[in-house]
Amino acid sequence: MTKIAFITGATAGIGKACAIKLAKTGYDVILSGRREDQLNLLKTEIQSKYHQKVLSLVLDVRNQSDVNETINKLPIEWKQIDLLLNNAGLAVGVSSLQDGVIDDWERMIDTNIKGLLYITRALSPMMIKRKHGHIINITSIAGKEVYPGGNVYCATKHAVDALTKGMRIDMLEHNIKVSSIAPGMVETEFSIVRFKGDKEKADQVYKGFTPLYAEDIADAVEFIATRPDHVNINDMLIMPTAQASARDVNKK
Ligand code: NDP
Ligand code: 8X3
Repeated sequence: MTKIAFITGATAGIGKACAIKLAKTGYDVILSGRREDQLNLLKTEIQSKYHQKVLSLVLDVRNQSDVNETINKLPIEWKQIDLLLNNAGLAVGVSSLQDGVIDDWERMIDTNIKGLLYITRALSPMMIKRKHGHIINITSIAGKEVYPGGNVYCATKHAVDALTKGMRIDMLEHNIKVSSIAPGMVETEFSIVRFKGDKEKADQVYKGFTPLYAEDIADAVEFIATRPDHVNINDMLIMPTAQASARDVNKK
């Protein structure tokens, strides 16, 4: 039977690359995100190139009632989810804590922590019922280290790191695999979002070195998702060769 993957934040960057990779691997995919136009484009691409089934869901992970309603109302043929990729997330701003913008903090906390929790709370009982499933959380080097201006974003990713460990413990008796991937700098829309649309500032982040690309993380997702039943990758830290730690980049 064809496996089903549910991907949050599939409209861009890492989530989009993972959706394509998983479809190539033979998964039917549920794509979710807020931008309907991007979901539709990706749906058409996957259906035409990889001939997998696609369900697209316009969904803001911050809205708990929408998350519950959408997941409860999944068509029966989409309910047997094998893989949940908790990827939707963002950083907003680089202010020091004392100058922090409260709305930026709320967006990061509500998306990266609470959104991931809402989705996992709604979906995991369906996996538990089947005693089968795999949850992969996208954390970050920012979930292992803290850097200047990273305060709240790093805290949210540290929380996802802790939640992954908690999920692993809680899901153990139900035979559900739980993994996390912690990437270093990946060139996606991430910095455009962080700098609120300032493309010039965003481009500076990746200038002078070769960052990771979304496809590198998709390769890791495929690897983690295709291990034999008795193997669980708990955590994978992936850095660009030119980046040793959170802000230690060898720029030319
Ligand atoms: P992008 O900005 O390219 O993609 C982010 C995705 O998250 C988009 O699809 C966006 O969709 C979605 N998203 C954001 N907010 C919401 C929301 N409220 N509800 C639903 N979907 C949402 O960034 P990346 O691909 O780089 O980021 C993906 C994940 O990887 C994030 O969790 C990020 O923290 C993490 N990460 C990124 C790194 C990097 O350097 N790029 C490094 C380490 C980790 P839409 O706007 O359509 O809702
Ligand atoms: C994104 C990578 O280094 O900008 O999580 O925090 S970093």
